[in-house]
Amino acid sequence: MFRKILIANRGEIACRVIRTARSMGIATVAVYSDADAQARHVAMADSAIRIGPAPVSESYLRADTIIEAARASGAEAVHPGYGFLSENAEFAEALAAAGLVFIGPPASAIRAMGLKGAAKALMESAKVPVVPGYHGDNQDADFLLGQAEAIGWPVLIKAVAGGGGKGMRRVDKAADFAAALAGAQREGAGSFGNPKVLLEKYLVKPRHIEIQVFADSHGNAVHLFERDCSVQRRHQKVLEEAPAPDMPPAMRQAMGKAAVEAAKAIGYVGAGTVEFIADVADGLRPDRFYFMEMNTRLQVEHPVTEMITGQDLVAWQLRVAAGEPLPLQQSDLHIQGHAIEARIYAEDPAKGFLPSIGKLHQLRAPAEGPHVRVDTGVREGDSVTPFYDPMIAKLIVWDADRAAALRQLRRALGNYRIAGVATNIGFLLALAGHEAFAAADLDTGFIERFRADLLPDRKPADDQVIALAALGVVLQRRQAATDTARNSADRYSPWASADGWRLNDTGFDELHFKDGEDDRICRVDYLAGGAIRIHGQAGAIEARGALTDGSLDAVLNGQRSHAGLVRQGNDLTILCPGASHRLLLVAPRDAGDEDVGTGGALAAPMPGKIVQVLVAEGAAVAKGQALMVLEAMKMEHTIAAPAAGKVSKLHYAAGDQVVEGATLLAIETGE
Ligand code: MV4
Repeated sequence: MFRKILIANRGEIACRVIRTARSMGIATVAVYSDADAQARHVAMADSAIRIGPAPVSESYLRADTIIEAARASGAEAVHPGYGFLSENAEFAEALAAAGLVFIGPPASAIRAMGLKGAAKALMESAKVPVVPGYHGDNQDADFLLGQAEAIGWPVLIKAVAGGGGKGMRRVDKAADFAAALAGAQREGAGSFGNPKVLLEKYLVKPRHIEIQVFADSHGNAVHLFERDCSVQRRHQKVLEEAPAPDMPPAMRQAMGKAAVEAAKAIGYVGAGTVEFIADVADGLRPDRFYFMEMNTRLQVEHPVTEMITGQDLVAWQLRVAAGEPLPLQQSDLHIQGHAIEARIYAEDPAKGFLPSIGKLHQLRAPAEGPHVRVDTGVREGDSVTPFYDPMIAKLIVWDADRAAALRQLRRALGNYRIAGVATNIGFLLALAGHEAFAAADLDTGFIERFRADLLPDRKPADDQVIALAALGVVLQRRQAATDTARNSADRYSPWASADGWRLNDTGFDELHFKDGEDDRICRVDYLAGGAIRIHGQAGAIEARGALTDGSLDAVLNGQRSHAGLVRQGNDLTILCPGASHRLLLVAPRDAGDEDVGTGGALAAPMPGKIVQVLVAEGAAVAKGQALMVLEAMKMEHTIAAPAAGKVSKLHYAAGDQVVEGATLLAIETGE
């Protein structure tokens, strides 16, 4: 076995590989870009080497720099993770030339699967089922039209070098064929430098089912069953599960056998995934699956396979790369229970799933155990940057059957608490709670079909949420007042009280929140024993509780309630199970906050990057004067002074990324 390996990747997969290597007594070397110097994978590894600036083209894609780092570190092998250089045949060859082992398949196997048409021809001769169609060399438009007529409409035109749905055109009738062909060829040439296309019968109701395969360098090959990844959004997987719901055993056996044949046909070694498309117009049937492509790497969703087989696929990769035989034979492998993976992303479903850049001010994951696994590359306080994939974590759940696993998924998603960036957790909860998903009515059109159910309108904060926010603000003020009193001579001074106190009387206050466009102004009464009464839209709520480390334990009208509470300036995030609310506290009477004062705080109207700061702290400014320039959605927005006054605080500098609603600066208007 290797003594030391280098991991040529970042994020959760680098952490994942390091975990197994460590358990096997193998030393690990991380690589990092300037944006990742403090990243979790760097902290986890035994040592780490800088490979360049933040952009991937100058760091994680630099084969030469990474090979040099591997040589300098004394590593014997390189694990590429997924993405980046993982399916780069030249990288695999360059490593071998440098005397290093590539923990992946032979370069020849990567190349064999690189072009769709050639891979399809290869699979056909290996007796692996392929979608009926034409994948020959003749690219003459009239000839192809004739082929399309023979296949029967609808037909799908695919660029042979395409991927991720690019260079694909569905054609329903002969009259549309020529224009669609030209479009697919243009896209193939433009995006992949190859105008060649193939034709396929268009499957109207497809499911994406893939088989995990493993081969060693001694001629052994096995499969580790299937994963169903039909729930996708624009060719990005959202939920993945194993085994595939309702898969007949005969179909599982046929697909597994076909996948192993595919691997053997190209002399495969290591972990691979053979992707099939299953035509489910008449349900899952053993004769209705077709080879799509083979991914010659470990995949993002490999944990669901690990959960149902009890195997560690990274350990298998390391053993195979070191020349050992496969740890198990086919007859030793069995499916136990059901696993589902949800990809948790920093993205905003309400804004077309735009990546949400910013700092993870709060990041609390559900507790891990036999039923819950979390693979992540970030910690609380880390940032989601625009340089890399905005995935926060993979949440993987397991239970004895699919219904139980789905309950685990809903519970675990509900226990996530993330503040600082928008996330897709609400969307994932809607998916996990959807009756069609529970009924496994799956195909690749699932998300589009149930779009209206999955992307509900933003829910306004109800009285409970406003009560939690008000309680949080009051508890924070008390904490600040206690801290002030502790540092002052007269610790019992009534002036240190944060409540709107009156002697021999309970005080009251008014809190003004902005919930999107809505103003929520509520009276707060201070009651005996630290409780408060909040006057909401539907009535009064009596609240008390404690705030510790961003966690609010509250009792609202006698009912216990838990929420996360994150405050950045006047920007409040209340994280309730399954839903999060952003509220802006408007001009509060708030002794604890230096950025409020008698003036106002200016919030970022949308997430973006500060490109210019036009004033200094302490500067006197006129009403309407430009203060900062924010670049967002490819446009520049000028932040102007709402009134004349003094800049009392600058919270950001040029180059900083800001989240929507972030307090950019504070102005004292000096009333
Ligand atoms: C298809 C298809 C229907 N019929 N091929 C999309 C990406 C590429 N890997 C294969 N894709 C498809 N090929 C035929 N003959 C429908 C898709 C497809 C799809 C496949 C898998 C997962 C999600 C998908 C979403 C849209 C279309």
